[in-house]
Amino acid sequence: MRVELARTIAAVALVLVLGGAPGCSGGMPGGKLYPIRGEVVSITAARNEIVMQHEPIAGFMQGMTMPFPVAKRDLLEGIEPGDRVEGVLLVEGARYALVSLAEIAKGTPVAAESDS
Ligand SMILES: [Cu+2]
Repeated sequence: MRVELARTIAAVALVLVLGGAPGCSGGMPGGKLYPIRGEVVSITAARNEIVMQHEPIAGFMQGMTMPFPVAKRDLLEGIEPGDRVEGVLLVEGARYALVSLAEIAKGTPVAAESDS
């Protein structure tokens, strides 16, 4: 009886942990979603990371340039430095990740024309 109950609790706990991982669709218990918009500075696909000069995020942080992990690599497809993008940032405690990202305007790559 005891063992059976412990197993059930362990299974439920596992589901909760997996359900809390970024990358799942929809709202997460305990997580907060913020709309985000900005310009792509650079992309490190190998680390699923994008550096963005983002506009102020109401109720979360001021505008700045900083790296963001993305929940899924697919989100970076077709996105290039210089593009204007908007998406959704999931924040859970000290962790955060972009769970949605879309290009809203093509940009000119910053590195291509440095001194003109
Ligand atoms: Cu920031």
